[in-house]
Amino acid sequence: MNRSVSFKVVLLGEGSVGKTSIVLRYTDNLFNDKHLETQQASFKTKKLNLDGRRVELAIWDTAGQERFRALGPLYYREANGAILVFDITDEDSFNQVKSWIKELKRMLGDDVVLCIVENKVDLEKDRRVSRQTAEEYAKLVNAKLYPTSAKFNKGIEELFSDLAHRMLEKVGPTSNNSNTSETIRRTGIPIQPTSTKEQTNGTTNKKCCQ
Ligand SMILES: Nc1nc2c(ncn2[C@@H]2O[C@H](COP(=O)(O)OP(=O)(O)OP(=O)(O)O)[C@@H](O)[C@H]2O)c(=O)[nH]1
Ligand SMILES: [Mg+2]
Repeated sequence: MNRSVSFKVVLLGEGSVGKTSIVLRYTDNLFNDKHLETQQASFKTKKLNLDGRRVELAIWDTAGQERFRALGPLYYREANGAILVFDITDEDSFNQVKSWIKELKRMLGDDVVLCIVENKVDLEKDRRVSRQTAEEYAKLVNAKLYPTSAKFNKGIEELFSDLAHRMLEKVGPTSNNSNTSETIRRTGIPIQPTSTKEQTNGTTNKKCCQ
């Protein structure tokens, strides 16, 4: 029987781009029209079965407001995958993605699988960052671009599923002689979640240290 594999995924991006909405849509199929500013990073887990391989994702949602920016390394240091989110109606949020990518490349090299997400594609008429610009940039930095609408549940499943495949490809095949769980973790500062824990439809929500 194949081992199960655990990956850590982190969402980064400016405030209000839709990070929490993307995670909530994926894990609980929920959407909230209000912006409830994230104050404290937290993660949810999701179990997948990819081509017979059991995969568990720990998905970290971080706070996007500028005052939390310096805490980024706490969350991305051990990540296997990073989701950099911008809002297609907000050019500044695209510049923030570029800044995060620079930092991730500097701190982690090519070890992390990079996803750039252009969220809110339902607001196409207000688009300020062209698809072509985003695609060219993604190619340049060896990332992949994913258009999403958390509001209308577009591209969300595809984003996480493709990311999980890419992370699996990166770690390569592992031996088949055990059914024990294997956690793929980079070395770095371990994250110590506090005791806050909430169980929702097979997904777990834990808060951390922001
Ligand atoms: N039209 C549209 N609105 C969205 C979409 N995704 C999120 N929103 C809205 O955008 C606002 C911000 O969403 P959040 O998910 O709270 O943003 P965030 O990136 O987590 O923000 P911080 O926690 O402050 O970093 C909310 O009002 C959401 O309803 C989308 O795909 N389309
Ligand atoms: Mg949030």
